[in-house]
Amino acid sequence: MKKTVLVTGATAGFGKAIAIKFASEGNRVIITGRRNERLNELVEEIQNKYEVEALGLCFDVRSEDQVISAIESIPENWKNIDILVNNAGLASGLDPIQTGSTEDWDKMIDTNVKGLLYVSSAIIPLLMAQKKGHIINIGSTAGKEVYPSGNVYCASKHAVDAITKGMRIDLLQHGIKVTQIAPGAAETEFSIVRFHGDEQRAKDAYNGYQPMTAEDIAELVYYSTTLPTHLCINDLVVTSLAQANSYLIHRT
Ligand code: NDP
Ligand code: 8X3
Repeated sequence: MKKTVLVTGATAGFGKAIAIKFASEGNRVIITGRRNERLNELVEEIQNKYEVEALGLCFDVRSEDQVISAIESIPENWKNIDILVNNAGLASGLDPIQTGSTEDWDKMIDTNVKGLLYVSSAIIPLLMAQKKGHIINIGSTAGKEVYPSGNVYCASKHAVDAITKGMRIDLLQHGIKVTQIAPGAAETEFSIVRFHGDEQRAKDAYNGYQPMTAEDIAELVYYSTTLPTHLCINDLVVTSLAQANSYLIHRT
């Protein structure tokens, strides 16, 4: 049966690929992000190419007020959301703790941790009312082991790991599946954002090995939603062949 899927951070990278994957399989999608022009373009692309409905919601996940009013603005006939993909997130900077910027730290914690919580808090009542649903949180290998200069980004993704486990426990009695997908390095706009727009440094992050793509992650997110009702992938850690864990990449 076709589903209604809400994907946060769908203006780029994983979120865009995830929205396209669900749409290409005939599902209708609600896509979110701060860049309205990109949202409008993707809504149009999805409607034209896959002939499914798409709804764009422009808001900053760091603002609880914006999250609440955006979710409230969803038309009634779209509120039967089946799947929430908490994907919006970022790294800002890659500095040792002693020289890190508190502005970068605020951005990461406010987006990756508090943003995920605000969106979840607004959507969980809709899932509970239906007595079913699936929340997929995009964690990271950075949420499994800390790497040099990863400090606060790693902490934010360790928080996603813990919140995912907590959600699964608390929502168990409500029939809601909770999955974490924890990818290693994938080439998206992630490193451009992490290095504050330094495109060369971002490109160098993927030198000497084949990183994953956004489409690889979209396939796995989609797969995790295709299992029989009685099955739930709790935690899926995935890396490219060249990556052993959060800090060891074999470069040639
Ligand atoms: P991109 O930079 O390509 O995409 C990030 C998305 O998040 C954009 O759509 C952006 O939209 C959205 N976003 C960021 N901040 C906010 C905000 N405050 N409010 C609303 N939306 C926001 O990165 P990726 O696709 O790579 O990253 C997606 C997720 O995957 C993140 O959580 C990241 O931590 C995680 N991840 C990435 C890995 C990688 O190697 N690429 C590996 C493991 C995990 P906009 O700017 O329009 O708001
Ligand atoms: C994003 C991948 O390796 O930069 O979570 O932490 S990494």
